[in-house]
Amino acid sequence: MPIESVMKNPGRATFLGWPEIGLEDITPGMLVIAGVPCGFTGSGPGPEFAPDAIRQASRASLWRWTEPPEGEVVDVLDGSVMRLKDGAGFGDLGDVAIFSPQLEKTTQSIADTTYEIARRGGIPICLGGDHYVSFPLIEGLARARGGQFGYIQIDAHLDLQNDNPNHGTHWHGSNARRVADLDPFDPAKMVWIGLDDVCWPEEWSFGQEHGCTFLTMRDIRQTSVGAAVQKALAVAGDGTDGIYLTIDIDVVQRAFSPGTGYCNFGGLTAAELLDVMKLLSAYPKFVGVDLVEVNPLLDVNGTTAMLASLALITLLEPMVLNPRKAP
Ligand SMILES: [Mn+2]
Repeated sequence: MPIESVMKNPGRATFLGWPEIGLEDITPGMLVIAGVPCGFTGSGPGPEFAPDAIRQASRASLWRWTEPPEGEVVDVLDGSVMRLKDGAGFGDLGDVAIFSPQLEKTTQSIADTTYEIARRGGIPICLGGDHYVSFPLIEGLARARGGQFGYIQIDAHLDLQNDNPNHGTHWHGSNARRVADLDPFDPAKMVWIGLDDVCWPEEWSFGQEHGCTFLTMRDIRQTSVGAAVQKALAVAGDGTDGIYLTIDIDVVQRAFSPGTGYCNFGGLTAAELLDVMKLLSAYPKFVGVDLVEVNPLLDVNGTTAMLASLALITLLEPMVLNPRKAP
C-alpha cells in the first residue's frame, strides 16, 4: 500500500500539542488525528484550510492538559476530576495528500489513510475538509475493520443526494448516500441530528423508504438535546460493532459559527453542540470521527475553528482523561 497518502506537517501545530506520529507508531486503540485539506468537492474554496485552523485553535485549550499544577482539572458542571491517563495513546498524523482537482486519486488517498489507521487498530479523528471527505474516510475504515456499523451525522442537511446535475455523485451533497451504499452500513442504523432547511425530494424519499432516522431541529426543540442523543445512540448502536460519527459544523447557528458555507439561523447553538458532544462522549465504541465544513476564509475571529476544536476536545476528553469523583 503506498504511503504517499499521508504527509507530515513538520514545524506546524499539532492538535492539542499531541505528538507527531507516523503510521508505524499507531497502536491498537490509539486516537489518531488526520487532517483532510480537501475543499474542491464542496461549494467553494476554504475548507482546505480548516485542518490547520482547528489545530491552531486547539492550542487555546492546551493548558487543560499541560499546565494544571496537580496534573488534574475539575469539571465545574459535575465536580468530576480528570487526569491524563497513563499511557493513553494519541497522536497527530499530519494531513492526507489531496490531488485537487482529481476526484478519483483524492478519494483513493483519503480512503487509504483511514484504511491504514484502522488496520493498525487506530481510531481516526479527522479534520475536514468539506463533507465529501466523510465518504472515503468511512470506506477505508470499513474495509479495514469489517463488521456492521451504525452512523450518526450531526448536520443541518441530509447529504443523501444520489446524482446532482451539476456536481455528480461524489460531492458534499452525496456523502451520506455513498455511505448508505456501503455493505457495512444499514440505512436503518443511520441517524441525523439537527436537520433544518430543505432537501431534495429524492433524498427525503430515500430516507423514508430505507428507515433512516431524521431528528430535526423541531424534534430537538420539542424534546431535548439529551433525548435526541439517546435516540441516536439507541438506533445506531443497536446490534452494530460500533458507530461512525460525522459532524458538519453548519448544524450550528450562524451567530456561533460564521465560518462555514451554509447560512443557518435555526440550528443548534454552540452550547447545544457542546452538550451533544458531552453526551456522545459517554459512548465507548466510536470507530471513527470526522468534523467537516469549517471554512477559515469565511470565519470571524477564528470563532468557528475554536468551536470545532472544542467540540472534538469535549468528545475525546473522557477517552484520554481519567474521570474520578472529587472527594
Ligand atoms: Mn453536510
